[in-house]
Amino acid sequence: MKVFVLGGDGFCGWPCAVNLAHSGHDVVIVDNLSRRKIDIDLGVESLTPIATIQERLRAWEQVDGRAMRFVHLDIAREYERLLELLRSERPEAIVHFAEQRAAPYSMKTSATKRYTVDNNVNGTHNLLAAIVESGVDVHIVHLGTMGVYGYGSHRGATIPEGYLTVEVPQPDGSRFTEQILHPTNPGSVYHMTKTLDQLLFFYYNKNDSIRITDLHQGIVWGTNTSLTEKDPRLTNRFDYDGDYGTVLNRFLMQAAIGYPLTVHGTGGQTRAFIHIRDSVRCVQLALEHPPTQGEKVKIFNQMTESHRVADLAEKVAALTGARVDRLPNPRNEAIENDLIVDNRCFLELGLQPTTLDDGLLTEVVDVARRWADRCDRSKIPCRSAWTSRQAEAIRTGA
Ligand code: NAD
Ligand code: USQ
Repeated sequence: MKVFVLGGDGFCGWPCAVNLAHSGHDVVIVDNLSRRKIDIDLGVESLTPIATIQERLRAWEQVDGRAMRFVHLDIAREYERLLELLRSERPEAIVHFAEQRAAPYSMKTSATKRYTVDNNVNGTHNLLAAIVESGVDVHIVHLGTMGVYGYGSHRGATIPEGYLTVEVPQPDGSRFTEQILHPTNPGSVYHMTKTLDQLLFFYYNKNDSIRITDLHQGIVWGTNTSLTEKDPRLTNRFDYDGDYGTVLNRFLMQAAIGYPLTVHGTGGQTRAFIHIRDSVRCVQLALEHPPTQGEKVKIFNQMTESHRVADLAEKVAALTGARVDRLPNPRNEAIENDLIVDNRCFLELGLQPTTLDDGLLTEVVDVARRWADRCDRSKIPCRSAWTSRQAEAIRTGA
């Protein structure tokens, strides 16, 4: 099958692209390399040295023999080129990773807030409009986030896969039941763009019958897959800085270099997690099970387990001897939350979850130790504050 991987040079997109190529698909990576440019702007680099996209593609062809193509294109700004690409290539599926994905980056300044909204919402909308205009029959698999549901208290309720069945009272006292999109409760400008994506999908599916699978993914941890390990030029990126590094990979990397683990607040925040290998597998499963014509947007919760941040820190500390620091929380988020998630769609499709296993955690620590001298410790603290209240707390350490 011909598959476009939008954002295929990124952390989740690159291992996904090589996996699809390895499985025999004709893969075209579409990326504007904005993630690499943001690294330059922030003065930080992936902990692992990553090859240029051109070197990656050369290495991949040498290692696997199945070439991938690359198109340098900004889906948020180059509508006509995107349309022409769809018309000329007529892909059967599009995996859409191409968004600004860091919550702290999205909250840094008005400029990064505006960029995140412009990039993410326009990119997704351009894609949908171009599919309609080109008339191409294509299945979109989009990477959304568990964060669309929000991290307040769900009062012990299980978060369903996208849709909630509600009872609506009628004037005559009777009730009817209906399935609605689960109410959204974003925790950052970034997460808000994903809730807007969700509405765009709902509309274009209803109006134009576009076939869409929206994957509500949890926090991805780990770094390489068996395919990206095959050659150093295929190595995946490893973000550790205060804007792009995500919590578990940061803790593992901090443990590796002897930096106290940076728990925000009490660490009572509970989040959903998935290993990069499972993320790659889930995207493949979603591609292999497209919605039928006329089917509503399929929504899968792409996560395998939930953990409290404090518990993760303790686990990493027990494994490595690291010290745990409790820092003022730069985010405006609930101090504690519960999180029970229904993820049976992927389990029923055959996903065998990779859960937090000491061996896999140690593997990440080993990768981080290997590249420890590339770490700029001054980039570790999270300095992006959600509001002036959090900025003040960071400044005074209160
Ligand atoms: P990433 O920043 O590493 O990769 C995103 C890629 O998209 C980059 O290569 C970037 O250059 C490209 N891109 C961004 N805007 C573009 C545009 N307008 N046109 C073309 N290319 C563009 O992020 P990631 O961690 O790989 O995340 C990929 C997707 O998965 C994102 O949509 C993110 O929201 C979602 N996701 C990620 C995680 C995680 O923990 N990393 C968890 C849940 C969901
Ligand atoms: N946290 C710490 N210490 C740190 C870093 C983070 O305690 O050093 C805390 C944060 O305050 C937050 C939690 O850990 O409560 C998660 O933060 P994160 O940066 O790991 O994850 P998040 O900002 O939610 O974003 C990441 C990805 C995003 C994806 C999301 C999935 O960057 O693209 O959508 O995970 S989810 O969390 O399920 O919404």
